[in-house]
Amino acid sequence: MASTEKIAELKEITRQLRIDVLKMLHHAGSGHTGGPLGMMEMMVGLYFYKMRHDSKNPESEDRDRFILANGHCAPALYVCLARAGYFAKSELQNLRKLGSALQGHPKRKPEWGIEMSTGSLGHGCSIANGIALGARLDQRNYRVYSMHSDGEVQEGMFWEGAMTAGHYKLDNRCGFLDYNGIQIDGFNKDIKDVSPLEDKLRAFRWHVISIDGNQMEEVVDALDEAEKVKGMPTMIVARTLLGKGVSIFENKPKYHGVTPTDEELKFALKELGDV
Ligand SMILES: Cc1ncc(C[n+]2csc(CCOP(=O)(O)OP(=O)(O)O)c2C)c(N)n1
Repeated sequence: MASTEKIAELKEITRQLRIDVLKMLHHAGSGHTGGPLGMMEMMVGLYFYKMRHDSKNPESEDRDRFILANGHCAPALYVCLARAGYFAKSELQNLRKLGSALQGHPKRKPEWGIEMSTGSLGHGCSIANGIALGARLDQRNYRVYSMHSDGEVQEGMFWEGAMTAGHYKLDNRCGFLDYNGIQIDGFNKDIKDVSPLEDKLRAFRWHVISIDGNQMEEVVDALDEAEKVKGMPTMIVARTLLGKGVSIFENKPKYHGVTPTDEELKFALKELGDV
């Protein structure tokens, strides 16, 4: 269980990393803004509360692994890794530059904490399952975490992975599903409704926890609960707000895949208290 002080610290990291995401995206001039902002509590809960990892020993056999299945949200991963010391924060300025390790979608570089190349939606669940099965074969107790999105689960491949994790009772697997109701060009409910997500996952033999993914207390409690589950994988279905933290971006499909203008950045930084 996280102390009040720890929760306050995690919330402050979340605020600061939202600022980092906005600055790096504005500098790059292209990329995805809404998803990374919306999932920041979950990313911070993973990297600064729950996962066992060490930037000084990034390829330790016993590290917990993280797979960003919704790879377009890479900025959220990069700011966490920089903050955790995997690489210098100044590298964030190289987002999407030719030759940079920080591409618009993650390119595998384990020494920087980037476990897998992702971005083609639907593959992440199966990748995480494979690593989790590997842990079982090697008799290691690391856990494999993954981040998914409600646009991603429209891919059939996601459900093959979900079925596999349930079949093999992969209790070293825990995923978040960022359920912000928005995909590339609108609301899921108008394009292809994914509900009832919880029932579907339970039918695939997952332990399901529903939370408000923008409430740090709920994020850390869910991560604690998932660790205790035996005999089945856990999916934390997290209601979030796309663009969370910046009122002019929140719940607006337009901000799925655009970067802030100069004016918007100024407004956003003020709202996030970057003084
Ligand atoms: C297989 C595949 N098809 C299409 C895309 C293009 N694409 C990128 S993001 C996206 C929408 C994903 O929805 P979601 O992750 O829910 O969006 P967000 O919450 O970040 O706005 C799509 C279709 C892709 N990356 N992979």
